[in-house]
Amino acid sequence: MADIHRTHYARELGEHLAGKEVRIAGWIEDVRDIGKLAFVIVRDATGACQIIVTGDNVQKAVQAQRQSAVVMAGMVQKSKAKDFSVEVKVTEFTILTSAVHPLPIDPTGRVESGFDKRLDARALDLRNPKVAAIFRLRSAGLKAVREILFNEGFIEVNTPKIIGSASEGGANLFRFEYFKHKAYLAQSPQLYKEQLTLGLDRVFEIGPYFRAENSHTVRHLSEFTSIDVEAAFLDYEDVMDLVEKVVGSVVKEFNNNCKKDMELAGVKETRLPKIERLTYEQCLDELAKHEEKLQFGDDLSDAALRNLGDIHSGFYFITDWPLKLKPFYIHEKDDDPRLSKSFDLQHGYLELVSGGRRLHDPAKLRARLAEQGLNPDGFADHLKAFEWGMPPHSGWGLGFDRLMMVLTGAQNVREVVLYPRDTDRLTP
Ligand code: AMO
Repeated sequence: MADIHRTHYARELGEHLAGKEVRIAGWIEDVRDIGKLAFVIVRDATGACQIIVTGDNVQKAVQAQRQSAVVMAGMVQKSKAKDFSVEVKVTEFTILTSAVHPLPIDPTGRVESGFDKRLDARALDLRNPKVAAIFRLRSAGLKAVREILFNEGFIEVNTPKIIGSASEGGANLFRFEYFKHKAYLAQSPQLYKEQLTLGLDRVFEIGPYFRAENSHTVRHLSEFTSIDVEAAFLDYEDVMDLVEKVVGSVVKEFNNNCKKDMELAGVKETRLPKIERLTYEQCLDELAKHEEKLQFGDDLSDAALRNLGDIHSGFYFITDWPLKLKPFYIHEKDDDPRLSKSFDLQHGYLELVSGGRRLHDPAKLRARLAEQGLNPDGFADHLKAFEWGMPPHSGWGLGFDRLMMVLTGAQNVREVVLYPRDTDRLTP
């Protein structure tokens, strides 16, 4: 059995290693047979390197299927190739696992494959450096989010995804049998995160949430990743500041530490100036100037948001929505109870975040549930916690897939999700 360990990744090879023995492991991308020797391009997660095989290994390399997993050992030498400063002249060349021929997609990206075919072979799609770069950026983004939230005094929590009653009301819940009960997949950690402010003060959760939305768009998924925060003794303006810090920290991480992946993924640097805050009523005025007449209380339709997106192409907040358009847990404005202490963060037409100040008075919360046609009995466990000294609190939920879509310039949210789930896709 061959030793499966490597001493170096492709990216680490350089002239400083000339004359040294190295072990390389990865996948065969190309083989060029020139008789007594063959040039093999081997790719690993960090990049590609050129290998020279001689003797018996030439036939082995020439017969090998592209994308087979290999390990090899040999000496580093200077190269005349235009793409490589060094190459490895190998004495050991072992094919560990052969790939099939033909492969369902070409992971080098030279032959373009349809998006559905790529998703059907997602694991192989990730051998395409451009695709892998998107998911490294996604990971770097989550790291930056965690760091800034820890710095702001939040702790990370995990709340149940199997729940016994609808957390936010509404019809878009997945329902299933749970032993002798009916259960649902969580749409949001809303009720839990609010309750947790009572004992943990500032919490965040990064997790998958589920919406049975029969939407066929480039921005809706049945399972999406949300970053949820909730903080005691903060008002909605405070948590809008926090949204800016969180988005800013992801942008900064990309610009400062992810240059190579941005280049591979074809992502342009984003600048993040102070994010403009427009009230809902200011939006109505702007829309009226663009021939879109909406009455106070009307929701902003897709068409209206697209118009607003044309006026404000980057990030902007829409604040102070009519109370009746917002969920039962949102707090009214003190000076105008028709309005709410709420906000959405938009990027063009796309909603990325919604949040606000929450009601903390149990009597008010019970009344709002009834007003919205929800049965307070179904929320008994939640309401109980409000009797235990619930602090005033605020928070938000940020659709991380959508943020990644915006920051990478992807046209479809599925590009930035490994195994997307939607009305038509349940596999792989
Ligand atoms: P909301 O329902 O607006 O708010 O969701 C918050 C954010 O989650 C993202 N999102 C989605 N992303 C992809 N596919 C979907 N089907 C989908 N649905 C939502 C969006 C959206 O802005 N409990 C509140 C948040 C809060 O007030 O804290 C909530 O869930 O980016």
